[in-house]
Amino acid sequence: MERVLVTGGAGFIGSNFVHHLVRETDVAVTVLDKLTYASSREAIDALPSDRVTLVVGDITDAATVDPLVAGHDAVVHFAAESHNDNSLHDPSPFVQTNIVGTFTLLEAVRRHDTRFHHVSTDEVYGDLPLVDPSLDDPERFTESTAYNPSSPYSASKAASDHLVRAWVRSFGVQATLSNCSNNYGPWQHVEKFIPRQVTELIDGRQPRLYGSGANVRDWIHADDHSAAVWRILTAGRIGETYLIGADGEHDNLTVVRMLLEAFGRPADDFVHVTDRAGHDLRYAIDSTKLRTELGWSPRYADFAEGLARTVDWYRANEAWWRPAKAVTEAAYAVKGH
Ligand code: NAD
Ligand code: TDX
Repeated sequence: MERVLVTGGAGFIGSNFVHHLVRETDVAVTVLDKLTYASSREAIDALPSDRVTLVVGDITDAATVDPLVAGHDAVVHFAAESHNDNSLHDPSPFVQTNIVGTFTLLEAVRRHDTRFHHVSTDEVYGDLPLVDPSLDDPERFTESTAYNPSSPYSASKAASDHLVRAWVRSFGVQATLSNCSNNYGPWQHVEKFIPRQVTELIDGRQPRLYGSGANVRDWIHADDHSAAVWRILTAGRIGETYLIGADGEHDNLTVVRMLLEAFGRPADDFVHVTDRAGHDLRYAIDSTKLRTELGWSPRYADFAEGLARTVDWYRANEAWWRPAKAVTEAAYAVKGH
């Protein structure tokens, strides 16, 4: 594999993956990214130009996609509309990018017989019931969990997964899929939970908790997600799905309290805001298949340490997130969040 096309490579996780490729491999990378509000060109700007080329374009545009796919050995597909709250406000770009965009890429890889890896989310499985955290073996998602998405975002990702599986079975497309849990780390947009609360605290404001804060997410550092995707691309079995997770389950209130402590603020110094419609209760990943079959394991096994490094990163990179902050909070205020 010499040339890899990364869609959405200017986004939070896609840019992390591009850094991973530059650091850990010899491949030449082309990023195809529309540079939406969620992108960060700065995240890949400093990478060597003989290793990384940025093409600004839309994955729903076959005239852009087809010749690019023809010139690469593999496509790793991160590009998406990624925020649940936005999908509840206006689902249209989610259907276009996540479904039509994936379809457009699949038709191109089918035509050119190109290896394809589809990056997806654990949200396609819907949610799990809240459980007592002291339970020994609570239910978790596995590769055979039934699809049951809740939001327009997760439904659009589920649809894209189904397209990939059908193109494998019906047309022999050489594809793998991965479904990962909630990522955190540098370069995540301030609309998302952890960066939003960290930047609120930097601004001396209060974290904003949806509902009671009992909802559980299974956190993984974006570096660990990137390493897993590369492992699946190079060693995974065609047609297979691999779940990616780092055993990082925490309820949202606990994460807010960890952040309050990091800023030396009282444990109850937060506000409850309007809950998300259809808010999924709990996500939890069983990543046994990825660990045993492909030998992957997370480097950031300690969430508290990864979170502390992420807080430091946002403190040091205010110039990057500041322009998006006011507009994001203004949009949240309209929705009552
Ligand atoms: P992000 O919103 O930070 O980045 C998405 C990128 O895709 C942006 O750079 C954007 O400009 C680009 N993009 C959007 N529409 C496009 C289009 N039509 N054509 C070309 N580029 C387009 O998203 P993220 O959080 O980095 O997520 C990346 C992928 O990982 C998504 O597929 C998402 O579903 C999946 N995922 C995310 C998480 C998470 O916790 N963030 C967890 C599991 C899976
Ligand atoms: O201000 C907030 N307060 C709050 O309590 C925000 C923005 C969120 N929340 C809650 C909602 C969720 O329970 O925090 C949790 C995490 O919220 P998000 O960061 O919006 O993530 P989530 O909806 O869980 O989805 C994320 O993980 C799976 C990504 O955005 C998706 O792209 C990915 O597929």
